[in-house]
Amino acid sequence: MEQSLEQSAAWLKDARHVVVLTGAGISAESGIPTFRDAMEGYWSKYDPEELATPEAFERNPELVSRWYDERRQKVLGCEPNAGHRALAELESYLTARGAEFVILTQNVDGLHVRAGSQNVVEVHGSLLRWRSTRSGMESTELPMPLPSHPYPAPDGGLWRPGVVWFGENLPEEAVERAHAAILQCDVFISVGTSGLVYPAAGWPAAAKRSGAATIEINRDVTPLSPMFDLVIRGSAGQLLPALVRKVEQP
Ligand code: BJW
Repeated sequence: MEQSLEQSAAWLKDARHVVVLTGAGISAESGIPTFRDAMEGYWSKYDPEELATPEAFERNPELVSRWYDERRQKVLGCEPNAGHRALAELESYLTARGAEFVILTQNVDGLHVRAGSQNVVEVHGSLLRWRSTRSGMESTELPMPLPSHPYPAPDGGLWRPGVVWFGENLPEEAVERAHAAILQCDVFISVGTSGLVYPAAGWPAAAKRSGAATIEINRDVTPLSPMFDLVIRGSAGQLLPALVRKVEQP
């Protein structure tokens, strides 16, 4: 592992364009459950078809609104961890040396921004920003908890969480920024994602096709592990600070 960290640090020191793709694993050490963990993941207790689709919201807006509102409250009670902070520090270190650095996060918890990262693309939206089903008007200021489930919006619609559900398109601007960054990148790091959900699951291979060195940091093996140039097994909260220390070593 030491050698893989050394190699990753060497690539990062030479890089002009760095992309980091993050998933639920990076927030696990902040106390936020992942989706697919067999014991504690959300999908071990809930059926995604019942909660994370537009059809689910149409069928049972009360259940879906309540679930997302509870998660909104939970993430606001959690703090960024050492992994989030290490990425913010890496961005600041590399951009001060002229490199470009972008985090493409599938997470909807806002923790990268709260950790101080500047260039963050939330490709699956945000739990903290809700929008009306009627006009698309958005708010980050809704009462917490919501007074009712579902909660009516002033335009006559219902407030729904501003996250991307299965079957919905990712925000166009986010996809454009992701594609532009991937086309240019010379180092691509995937952190704490199972690599099961598209289109994000296709981005490591796209980065490889662009000529980037690709690195996976994950506690477990994923279906994408064999395609990475380097795989580093372990927790993001320990490995990312260790990696950043090596990058900063003269
Ligand atoms: C640690 C750790 C520690 C733990 N340290 N590591 C192509 C092929 C097949 C299907 C499709 C396709 N293109 C599109 C689709 C359909 C669908 C899809 O991908 N389905 C698959 C399941 C097969 N995709 C979509 O519908 C997307 N829309 C789209 O593509 O529109 C166009 C289109 C529509 C329809 C058909 C075709 C095209 C939208 C996807 C939206 C995903 N939404 C969710 C819910 C968001 C709202 C919410 O929060 O509730 O996003 S699903 C859920 O999964 C969430 C996550 O962002 C996403 C990814 O999960 P993630 O982050 O990887 O978490 P886990 O739990 O899976 O993994 C955690 C990892 O961390 C594990 O590997 C652990 O080992 C690791 N770990 N602790 C390091 N401490």
